[in-house]
Amino acid sequence: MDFPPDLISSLQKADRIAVLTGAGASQESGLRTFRDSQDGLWAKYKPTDLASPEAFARDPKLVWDWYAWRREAIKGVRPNRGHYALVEMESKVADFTLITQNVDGLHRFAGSKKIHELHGNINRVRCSQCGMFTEEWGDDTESVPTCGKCGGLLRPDVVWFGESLPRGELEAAVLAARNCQVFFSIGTSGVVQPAASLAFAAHNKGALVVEINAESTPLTPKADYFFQGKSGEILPELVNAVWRNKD
Ligand code: BV8
Ligand code: ZN
Repeated sequence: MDFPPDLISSLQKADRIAVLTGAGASQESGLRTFRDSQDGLWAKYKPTDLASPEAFARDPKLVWDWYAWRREAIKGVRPNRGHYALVEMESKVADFTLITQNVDGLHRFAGSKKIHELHGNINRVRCSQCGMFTEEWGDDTESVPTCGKCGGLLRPDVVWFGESLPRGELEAAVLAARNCQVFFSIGTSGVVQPAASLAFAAHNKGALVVEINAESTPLTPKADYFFQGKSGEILPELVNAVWRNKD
């Protein structure tokens, strides 16, 4: 793939880069994206109907089982070439910040260091009452496990629709978006707020916006560069073109 020379030179000169990833960045690892239709047991549910406090209050077992199923699915997948390309980019850029909407933990698994998980992490479990985190919750599949401290129902440590994002993570992400020279938006449909506003914040502060996505999104008209395709293919080629032959 050929990249515009002015993009290559801007990236070589940049020392402050921020990257936002969405479910598309994990798609080539074999994880379905948030808007993909679900299959099998979960085909009749829309993720946005299950990822909410109301759904958990209405049927905690259904929601707990959906996350247990997703945790199992994640156990079987590995980071893809796009995740590793971002690890390499981080090693070449003085001030690099990775902001992800994904809850699958694949960026950390690949070796990324400075990560802000805006929507939490599915592998972390906390008590819905007292907030205590727990690593162990037994394997009773008949009922939702309860907290050893207060008896409250356990829940995944992810941000549901209608819940606010972890303040520290969001503040750090906004700061990175406002201060970067280049902002990448990778594998996200740009629908979910407030994550989707970060690219516009970067653009409004004069950053170069580079979008890599399988389809155009509400951001595309504002992006300085839009590469349509798979992040697992485009990112390694871009990192190669910009940094591989430059130390
Ligand atoms: C908040 C964790 C307020 C859970 C997630 C009306 C009513 C209620 C709320 C709202 C409303 N209108 C707006 C809102 C706000 C709401 C929102 O944005 N709703 C949307 C649906 C309109 N946001 C919230 O509720 C947020 N909280 O606003 O709080 C508040 C304020 C103060 C006080 C109290 C409350 C919380 C949002 C977080 C929700 N949790 N995840 C879980 O995972 O189970 S969001 C979920 O969607 C995932 O994290 C996912 O990452 C995220 C976004 O989706 P994408 O990542 O973009 O994935 P998607 O499938 O959409 O797109 C993938 C893209 O990749 C596609 O474009 C595809 O073409 C592309 N692609 C595919 N393969 C590849 C590829 N690209 C490249 N390469 C490939 N190989
Ligand atoms: Zn508790």
